Amino acid sequence: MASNRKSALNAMMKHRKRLDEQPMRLLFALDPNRFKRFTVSAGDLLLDYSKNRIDEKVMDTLFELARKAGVEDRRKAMWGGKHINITEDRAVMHMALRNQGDKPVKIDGKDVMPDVRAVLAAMKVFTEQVRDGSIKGATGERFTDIVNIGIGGSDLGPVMATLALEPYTRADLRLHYVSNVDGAHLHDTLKRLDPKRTMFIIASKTFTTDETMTNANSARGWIAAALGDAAVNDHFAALSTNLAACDAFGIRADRIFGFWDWVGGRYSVWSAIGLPVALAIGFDNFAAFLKGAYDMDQHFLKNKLERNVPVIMALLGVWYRNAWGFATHAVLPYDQRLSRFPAYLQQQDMESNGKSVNLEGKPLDYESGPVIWGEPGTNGQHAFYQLIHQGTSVIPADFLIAAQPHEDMAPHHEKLVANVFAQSEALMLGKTKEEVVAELTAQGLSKEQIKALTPHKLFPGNRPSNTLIYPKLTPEMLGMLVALYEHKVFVQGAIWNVNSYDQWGVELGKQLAKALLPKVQGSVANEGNDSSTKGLLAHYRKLRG
Ligand code: G6Q
Repeated sequence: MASNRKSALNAMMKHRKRLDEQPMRLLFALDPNRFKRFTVSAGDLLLDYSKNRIDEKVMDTLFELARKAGVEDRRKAMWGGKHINITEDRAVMHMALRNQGDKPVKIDGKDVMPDVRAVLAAMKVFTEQVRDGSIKGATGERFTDIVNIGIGGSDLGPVMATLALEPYTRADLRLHYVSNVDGAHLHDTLKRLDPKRTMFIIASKTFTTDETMTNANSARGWIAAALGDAAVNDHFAALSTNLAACDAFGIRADRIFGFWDWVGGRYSVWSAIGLPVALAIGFDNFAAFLKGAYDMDQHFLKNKLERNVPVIMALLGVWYRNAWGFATHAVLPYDQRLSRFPAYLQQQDMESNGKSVNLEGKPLDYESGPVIWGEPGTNGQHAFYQLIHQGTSVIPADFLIAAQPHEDMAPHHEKLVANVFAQSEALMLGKTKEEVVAELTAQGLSKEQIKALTPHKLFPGNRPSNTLIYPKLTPEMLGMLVALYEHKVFVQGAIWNVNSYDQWGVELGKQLAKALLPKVQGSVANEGNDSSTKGLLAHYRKLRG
């Protein structure tokens, strides 16, 4: 860290020592206003961050760190269209994709809003025509199934949003997502589909990604085999920045939806990459999803750091990562429909801040992004929560819960809510020796039994969590939530002084397999690799006969 960052980090360490002596249980007992003091809202979304190892002095130090790290200037630079993605020399402007303002938004001197609006308008027309049946397959049948072929940023966002917004989808128009180059993924998806009623969307920013192009070619073969080559024209659409490659693949011009190099893959669900979501939930609902994100952008851009939800979440993450050394962070939505939200955030966060050099190319001498993981509650409670409560690692967690379900199915939702509140309370309070002994005594256990059992039934507590609570998981609210985490990642990247917008680790994967493929296929001699790789190749070839 630059020296001003360094001094802020040292200040954090001092607070850590102090807070070590003051568990949250005590902090809550001393301050009846703690909930009020440590909650903040963005529109209808409330963040309760009172169950963290913090007091006002800690928060002041963290806000000072954000200021010293230049978070506000960097925020301005991003929205000002500066090329903050320095290694790829690109602006980072996903906020333009959901912008609802009427002022020009310039990148390199050009207002990008007319192009953004033109693509959205084309997506709207296409979406409505597919949904009302006026766009048909080659044999004149309506489309009932749409298969999106894409991977990484061209898959995770749309999958996550389609699942999350299931109540807004139609039973007679089903969305499927194929990402893995493993033939099983495409095979098992197509198994139950009828080519006459199936449309493919090829989603790829570059239109060169091997997994996607392999799946796309196989899908094209499937359509051609069933309906003839000419049918490809009616059964394919593409989402890409590489319009020439879409054309070369054989996709007609009015079914190609473009976007731009200033949209990072993992930030592209708001662009043409969101087309499958729009098809699933209808364009108006997709527009509401964009509007929710825009509202969060306004909150992020306009609010001072102390009342800024993404900034606060980011700072708490930095606090745990750098002052306490906690290596992972769990995202635990109490919403079955957010089942892919943790996986989506895994890419958003880990691909963005999984970096070990700073913007100047120097190695970091502090930790950067944590491992992000999670599953919906209550399922996780019956699986890995054991470790969160009693394991040797401390895992800060975000709980997410809606007040209103979409279903009228009492008592399900009340039970869900009771569980999520109970978990964060239990993590914070823990269970003391006195409490365990009292509990076991009340159960009538002998002294010896109590002595033997007590250590196993102790809960250390003081385990931190945030709770995000909102009225209902509507398209707007989902947009807010996704944008909230995007900005959280941005703020952390600014504090850690890394480029959150490149992904050289992903590019490596794109190159490596290419070199090995001829050896796997047997067209090139098995030599030149390390002995393990050589041995595995030889064994594989033996198994394949
Ligand atoms: C995202 C990454 C990566 C990318 C995929 C797919 O930020 O760059 O996950 O989205 O590799 O790339 P294409 O969209 O170009 O096929």
